[in-house]
Amino acid sequence: MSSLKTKFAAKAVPVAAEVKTLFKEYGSTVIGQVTIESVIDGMKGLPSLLTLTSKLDPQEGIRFRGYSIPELQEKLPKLGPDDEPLPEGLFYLMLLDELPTLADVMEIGKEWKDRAAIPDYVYKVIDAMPMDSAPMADLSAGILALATESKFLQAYNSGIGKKDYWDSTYEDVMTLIAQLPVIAAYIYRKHYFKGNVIPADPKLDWSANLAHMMGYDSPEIYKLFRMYLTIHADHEGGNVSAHAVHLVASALSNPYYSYAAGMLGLAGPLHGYANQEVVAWILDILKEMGTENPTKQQIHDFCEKTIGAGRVIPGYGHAVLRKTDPRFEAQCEFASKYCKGDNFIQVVNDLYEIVPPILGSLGKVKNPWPNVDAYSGSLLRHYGINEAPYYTVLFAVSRALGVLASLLWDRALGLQIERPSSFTLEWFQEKAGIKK
Ligand code: HAX
Repeated sequence: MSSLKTKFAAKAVPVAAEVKTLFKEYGSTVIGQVTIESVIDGMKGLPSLLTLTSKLDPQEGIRFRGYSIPELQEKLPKLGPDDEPLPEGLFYLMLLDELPTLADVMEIGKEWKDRAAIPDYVYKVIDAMPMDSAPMADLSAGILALATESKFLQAYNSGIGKKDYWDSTYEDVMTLIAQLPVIAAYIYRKHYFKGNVIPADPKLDWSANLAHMMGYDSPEIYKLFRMYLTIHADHEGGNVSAHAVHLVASALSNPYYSYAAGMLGLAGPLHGYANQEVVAWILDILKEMGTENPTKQQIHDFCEKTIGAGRVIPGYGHAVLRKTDPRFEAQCEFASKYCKGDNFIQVVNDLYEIVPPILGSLGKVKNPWPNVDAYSGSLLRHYGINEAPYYTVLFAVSRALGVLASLLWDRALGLQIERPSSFTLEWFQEKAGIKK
C-alpha cells in the first residue's frame, strides 16, 4: 500500500466514527431553515452537504482545510522559492487535513506518473468524436470510455461489503487524476495541432507535464499551470460540478461516471464555461471597437450594451461569494509579476474598475465583483494558448483534485444516497397560505 493510502485509511477510521456519532446521537439537531425562497432560488446557502475538503466564506473566499490561497502559497511545498505550490500538495492537504512535506508531494507525483497509462481504445473513442464537438464533450467521452477500467466497479461486482468501498475508490481516484493531463493534452492536440501528440516527460511534475504535452514549455508557463491547477481545485461541496459528482456518486456510480457527470455541469455558461466566454466577450469588444486598446469609455459602453441585451457579464458575480474572488486576485498578482504590457490583460484590469459599479447600479446583482473566470483565459492567452473553447478542460483537470478527494471521503464515511423531496406547485402555495 502506498503511504498516502495507509495514511488515509488511518485518518478515515476516527473521522467516520465522528460522523456516525453525529448522525446517531445528534441527528435531530436543527441546523437551518428551508424557505420557499431557498427552493426557488436554487437552494443557495441551504446547509445540506457534508464536505471536508474546503469551505467557501462569502466575505473571505475559499479556504482549503482552513488555509486561504495566500496561506497555501506560503505553506505548500514548491520546487523553488520563487515558484507556485504544487497541486499534488493541495490534494494531500484536502485528503489528509495535514500540510505535506516536499517528500510527500514527490511521492504522490511519482504515484500519478506510474498510473498515467491510457488504454488505446480511449484514444479511439476521442478520435471518433467529430472535430466540431466541444473539447468538454471529448473529455466526458474519454472519461466514460475509461470507466471500463474502474477498480470500484470490479470490486463491487465481485461482492465487496460497504466498509471496503473506499479501498477500490482510492485506486480509481488516483488513477483518474493521473490520467487526466494525458487525456486533456490529447484532446488539445487533436483539436488544434492535427493530432500531433507530445509524450509526457517523466522529469516533469503533474502540472508542468500538462503544459508540456499541450506543447508549451517554459519555467514561467509551468508556474502558471501549477497555480492554475491549484486554485481551481475545489470550492466546497455545493457548486454545480462538486455537487453533481457527489450526487451521482451517492448512487454508488463509479468515480469515472461521477466525475464525468460533474464536469458536464462545469461545462455550463454559469459555471466553468464562463472562462471561455470571458475571452470571447472581450474579443467582441475589441472587434466592435476596431482596436486592441479600447478606451475605458468604449469598454463601459460595451458592458451597458451587454446588459441592455439581457445578457450577463461573464466572469462577474457569484452565487455565494460577496467580494472579489481570491482566485481572481491570485491570478492578477501573477499577471502583474509576469505579464507586463499585455493589452488583453489591460482590458481585463480595466473591466475590474468598470464592471462592479455598473452591476451595482442594477440593484439586483448580489455580488458585482469578479470571479475566478474573469482572469484565467487572459493568462493562458498571454502564453499563446488562444483556443478559448478548450479552457474549461483545464478547469476540469484541476477540479478533479477536490471533487475526487471528496468522493473518496464520501465512501470512507459511508455517506448515504442523496434523495431530497420535491413537491408540486399547489403544495408550496398551500404552505404559503395562497391556496387551501
Ligand atoms: N451580469 C449581469 N447580471 C448579473 C450578473 C452578471 N455578471 N450576475 C448576476 N446577475 C443578475 C442575475 O442574472 C439575476 O438577474 P434576474 O433576477 O433578472 O434573473 C440577478 O442579477 C440576481 O442574481 P444573483 O443572485 O446576484 O446571482 P446568482 O446567484 O443567481 O447567479 C451567477 C450567480 C454566477 C450564475 C451569476 O452571477 C452570473 O450569471 N455570472 C456571470 C457568469 C459567470 O461568470 N459564471 C461563473 C461563476 C463562477 C463559477 O462558477 N466559475 O466556474
